[in-house]
Amino acid sequence: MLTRIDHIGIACFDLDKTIEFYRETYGFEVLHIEANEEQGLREAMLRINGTSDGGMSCLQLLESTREDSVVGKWLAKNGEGVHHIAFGTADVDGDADAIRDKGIRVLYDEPRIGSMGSRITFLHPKDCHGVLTELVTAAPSDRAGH
Ligand code: CMX
Ligand code: CO
Repeated sequence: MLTRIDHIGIACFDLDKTIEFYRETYGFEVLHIEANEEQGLREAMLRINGTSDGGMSCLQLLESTREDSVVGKWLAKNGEGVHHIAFGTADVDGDADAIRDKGIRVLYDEPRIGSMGSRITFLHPKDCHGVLTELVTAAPSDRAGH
């Protein structure tokens, strides 16, 4: 069951400058920065809601590290902006299967590794009224305690 908004993904040209904007403007704190080679991106998670029960809400800032990456191609076409929304669930596998059974395209056969060891999958935006939708299950020991 999808229970919350885990994060909003925002594509940007310059990760460091964009982090600085969110820090300066709103005071959002950087929780984590990492590169994801498979996705061809560098990303920062900014914590908005600081609960420590695994129910945190974040902004995920995404910078492309390869022109042909998903985010690189999206930025070339659209410029900076909101790229996807991610719903949190305790069971990404079960939810992805249930949603697939409704005829909605799930992009990965099995969830992949996302930021901070989470497991993620995506629903095709054309099957979700134009919204690229991510499902995410946080790593067990992860968000609690940070
Ligand atoms: N939101 C809404 N619509 C989108 C979109 C987005 N982020 N990305 C593409 N689309 C739309 C395009 O506008 C296009 O529509 P039209 O045909 O009407 O023009 C259509 O989908 C196809 O777009 P495309 O530019 O040809 O892009 P691709 O088909 O190559 O890729 C998708 C689209 C969804 C398969 C790809 O974005 C994908 O695999 N996403 C999942 C992985 C991902 O997003 N990784 C980065 C984030 C990682 C993370 O969150 O950790
Ligand atoms: Co995301």
